[in-house]
Amino acid sequence: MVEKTLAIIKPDAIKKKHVGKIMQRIEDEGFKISGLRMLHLTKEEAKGFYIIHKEKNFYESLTDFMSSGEIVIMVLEREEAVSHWRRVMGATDPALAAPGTLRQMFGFSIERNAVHGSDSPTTAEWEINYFYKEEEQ
Ligand code: FUP
Repeated sequence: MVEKTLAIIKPDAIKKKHVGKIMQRIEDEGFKISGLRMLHLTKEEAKGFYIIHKEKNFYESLTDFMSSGEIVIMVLEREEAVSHWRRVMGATDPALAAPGTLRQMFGFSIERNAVHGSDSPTTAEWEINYFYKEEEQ
């Protein structure tokens, strides 16, 4: 089934100029980029996006990092978009990510791991709605 997922290129990957390579990979993997925007989250916006992690010990640091610079957000469309994008990203911790995955190639640490992807179709809908008004989708 064709579905959508939300992908983010995080501030570390933007600073290191990996945007072009990551977007090329997205197209090579057969995704249609159906939404694309660069933005700089406020701390409050980053906290809202990661609200599911509000009790975690990394919440403050993660939301500081995610509001530390510009990010690129994308809506990606493809068969099984959610699971496919997560396979392309690799494990959360770049040290454990499989060779050839984006986090293994471009990630620096479990926090500065270059890219984000929704973890389920339900989360994808919530995350897309977080950034896009209904009429923009
Ligand atoms: P993922 O779905 O792979 O992005 O991973 P999680 O939902 O477990 O974590 C969300 C984000 O929190 C990760 F991208 C990075 C950050 N994180 C940390 O900073 N420290 C941790 O120990 C775990 C996750």
